[in-house]
Amino acid sequence: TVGKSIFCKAAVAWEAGKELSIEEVEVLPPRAHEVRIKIHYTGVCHTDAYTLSGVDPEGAFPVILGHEGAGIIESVGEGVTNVKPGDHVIALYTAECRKCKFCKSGKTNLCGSVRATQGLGLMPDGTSRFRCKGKELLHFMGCSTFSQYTVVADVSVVAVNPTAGMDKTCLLGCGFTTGYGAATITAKVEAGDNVAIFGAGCVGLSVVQGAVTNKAGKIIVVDINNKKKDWAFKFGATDFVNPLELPKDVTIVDKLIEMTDGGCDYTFDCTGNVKVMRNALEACHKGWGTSIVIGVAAAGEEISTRPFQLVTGRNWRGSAFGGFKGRTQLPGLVEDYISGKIQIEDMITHRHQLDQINDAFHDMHGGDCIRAVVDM
Ligand code: NAD
Ligand code: AHE
Ligand code: ZN
Repeated sequence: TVGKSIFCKAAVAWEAGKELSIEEVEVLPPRAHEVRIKIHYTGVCHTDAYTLSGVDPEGAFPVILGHEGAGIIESVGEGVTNVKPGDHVIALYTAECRKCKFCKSGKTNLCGSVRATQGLGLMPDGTSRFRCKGKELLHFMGCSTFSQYTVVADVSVVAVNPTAGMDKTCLLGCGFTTGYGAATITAKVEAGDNVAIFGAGCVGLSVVQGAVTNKAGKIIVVDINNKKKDWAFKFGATDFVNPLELPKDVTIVDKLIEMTDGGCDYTFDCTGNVKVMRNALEACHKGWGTSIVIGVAAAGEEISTRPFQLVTGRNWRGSAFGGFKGRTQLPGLVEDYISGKIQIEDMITHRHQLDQINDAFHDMHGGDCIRAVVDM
């Protein structure tokens, strides 16, 4: 199949707000500095549902969604040196070229090499590798893992230890890494720090794991779904608060400030709700507390607070892919999984075959799903 199109199944999002449809798609061969991957497993992240719903300003259709995938390299284009056919890989929605201003800054994991075309749903040369029913389909987040075969830029893929199960390593492509890195790399939580995590999905529970790894003091999980209480404690949270169950005259900000003798050292928004983001900032300790925005909010949504909150030393920051540099740091994270330092398997609550991928979206909205993994 080297140099030839592959015909396979993919879940196509023809338009916003509609279920995905399973179609036969044509996947063109990789061009220079591109690779074609046989995707074995993909997770379904809240962000896939967000873009499918139509509220993502970058959302464009028809598209093959999915950005949390693991698979095996089928073929590579000219000039590819970082991976070869047969390598077990994870697709990276945050590329790492090691040459751009961002990569060389030492200050961020964001990479400028392919981000502009990625946001348009195209490969770096401005074209698509997917065809279906005579139409061109767009790529998504540089990954499009809801296809049995996909093409990505060579800077958007990393080879990892092949002994790790791909049904687990796929979650290192987004959910786990995003939360774990937000605590350990972006915030750099220190021993004894009090932290609060708003939203106990895969991302929030992975922040909990990062906080435990760094020996945080209080690890307070805040969620409006009581079913998340046991999940929070399972991964090492010390407290759980449901804001809907507080007395009428006590806000979640009051409660957290009271629990932490003045406010948290770090808070994390893992909900995407801009009102929650404000509470997360205001629950930070005066003088130094830092709130990290991880959640993704719809087009038109804005955050606000009194500037006085910042004047008095609270910091508002954000984190993408947990601050992880994918090609440099994901192989180590896979080793951490193999050695038992991090727990991924426990977060897989639902499994489906590609034909039933829409069920994974229903699971997500059902309230007792942490992650659904799709066997491609
Ligand atoms: P999820 O839907 O599995 O979990 C969200 C959790 O938030 C749920 O447990 C829900 O009950 C809880 N929640 C909702 N409203 C709440 C409120 N008002 N107060 C407290 N808890 C509330 O989602 P996920 O897959 O874990 O993703 C979390 C967020 O992070 C999403 O917005 C997603 O788009 C975003 N995300 C960002 C990045 C990044 O790199 N920045 C990466 C992955 C996901
Ligand atoms: N397209 C949206 C932004 C979406 C967004 O913020 N994406 C996160 C990753 S979510 C993964 O589940 C991210 O890393 N953003 C950095 C980037 O470069 O996209 C919009 O609002 O336009
Ligand atoms: Zn994601």
